[in-house]
Amino acid sequence: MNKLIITCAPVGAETMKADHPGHPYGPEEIAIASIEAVKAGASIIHLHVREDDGTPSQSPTKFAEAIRHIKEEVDCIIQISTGGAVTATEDERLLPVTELIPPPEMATLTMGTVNFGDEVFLNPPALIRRFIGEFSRRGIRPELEIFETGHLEAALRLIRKGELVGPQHFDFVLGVPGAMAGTPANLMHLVSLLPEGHTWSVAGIGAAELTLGTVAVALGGHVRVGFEDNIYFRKGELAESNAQLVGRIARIGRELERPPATAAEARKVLGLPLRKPPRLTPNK
Ligand code: KMH
Ligand code: ZN
Repeated sequence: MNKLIITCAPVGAETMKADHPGHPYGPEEIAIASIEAVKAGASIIHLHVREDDGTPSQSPTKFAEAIRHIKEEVDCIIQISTGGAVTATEDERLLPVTELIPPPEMATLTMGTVNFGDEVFLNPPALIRRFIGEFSRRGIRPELEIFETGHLEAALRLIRKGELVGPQHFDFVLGVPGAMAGTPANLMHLVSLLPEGHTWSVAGIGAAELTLGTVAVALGGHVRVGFEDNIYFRKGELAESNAQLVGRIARIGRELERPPATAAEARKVLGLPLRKPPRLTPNK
């Protein structure tokens, strides 16, 4: 059975407590939201961190604190964000990759530059190649973030050239203002371009989260939900928690014979852990 890998993104870099009073900020709040999400059916936590006042952060200390709390309570795959906030520098974005010991099992890698609301999320080819190198030195599995068809073409090109090796895990992020819209037709187009042997999930932004998540369950893909992408349970009604969003897609999965994967099952599907042993000292 193709079990459903649910990723929860409990906190991104954009949404604030002013948007949702239950939005987590510091490492402890983020850990609590993550633990609840795993108990509701998530097997991957896509992790951003914040300072206690809500400022987006790439601080390895904050990441380490959140991860320690999470791992004390539940087993899940930690996927750290190398996207961070649009204001973060390339070096800041890499900090949780280069400084965390042991390195995280997974990290995101966005496959191209994209307009992001009124901002620009900058991912030039040199940054992508540098991040691939830093990941592979540490045995970190990338999740390839695809906001546009061109990003998928760029990833497939790197696979053809041997710069990305082996089966890859893609995340189609659809509905970011200024990028590809969150429609089933767009999702199906991207899936149709994907060669056999790779895995994929969808992160629908805002109202697209539920629709595209349901389409992905039906198509055999995987799903990401959480406050990074969407804070509403339905139109005009804030979600009670990240766990509530996870619980709903888990229910839909069960109805369609795609029960949620445990972390161990998700690792099998994704080919984790990679063979490279963790480094013992940070790479300065
Ligand atoms: N916050 C966005 C600018 C990722 O986590 O890798 C980028 C982002 C992608 O969230
Ligand atoms: Zn993110």
